[in-house]
This record gives sequence, C-alpha cells and structure tokens, in this order.
Amino acid sequence: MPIDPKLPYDPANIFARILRGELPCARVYEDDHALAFNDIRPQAPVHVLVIPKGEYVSWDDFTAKASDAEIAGFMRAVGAVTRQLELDGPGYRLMVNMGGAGHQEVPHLHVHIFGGRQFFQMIA
Ligand code: DGP
Repeated sequence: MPIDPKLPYDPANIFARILRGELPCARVYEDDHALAFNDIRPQAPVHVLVIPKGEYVSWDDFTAKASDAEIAGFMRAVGAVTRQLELDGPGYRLMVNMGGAGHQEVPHLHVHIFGGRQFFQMIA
C-alpha cells in the first residue's frame, strides 16, 4: 500500500523499528549516517536497502529538511555499500520510490541497490 508522503514521520514504521534494534535485519553496512540491510523481498541477486539514521519520511522530506552533512554522509554511505559489495566493477542500479505515485510502501526514506545481474532499459 503506497504511503502519503505528506504525513508526519511515524516512529512506529518498520524501518524505524529496525534502526532501534526492535526488529531484526540482515545488516550489510552501518555508519553514523546510514544503515544498510538486505531487502526482505529481493528482486535481484543483490537487493539492499540503505536508510538514513535521521527521521525522514521520503526522498522529498530528506532533501528538503536534512542538513548538508546528513545528505553528504548518506550519499557517501550508499557509495560505500556498493563498493563493499563489489558492485562498482560490474555496475548496479539505484532506485528511490517517493510517495503514492512512486509506490513507496515504507514511510522512512530508503534507497534500493540492485545488483548481481544485467539490467535493461527501465521505463516503468
Ligand atoms: P518501497 O516500495 O520502495 O517502499 O520498498 C519497500 C521495500 O521494503 C520492499 O522492497 C520490501 C522491503 N521491506 C518491507 N518490510 C521489510 C522488513 O521488515 N524487512 C526488510 N529487510 N525489508 C522490508
């Protein structure tokens, strides 16, 4: 069910609970700015989600409200995950779903990293 990206941050959302250690995850990477873990419904041989540690509903919320340091730290973390997984050689795909039309389901910003296979031109 897609979310309404204009709703206030819900601290009970699944990724908030993973961040607080209340729910388990298959952790791939963590630093001061971000946590990365395997997607529970993988759509590629590698399917990792990277989430910021701050409380941001969506990409829109994050880019409007996060500090430059948070944004830089998060972007660097996404890059670090891809290199740790050795995806930088073969290449990979990043995706962010934003709000209802983007079919975002979890109301805490997450970047999808897809890898481990060849991707093709994406239209929808
Ligand atoms: P999106 O549609 O962009 O909001 O993607 C949400 C993703 O989150 C989807 O690929 C499945 C994944 N997901 C949902 N619940 C959980 C969970 O409890 N654990 C993990 N690891 N992934 C989850």
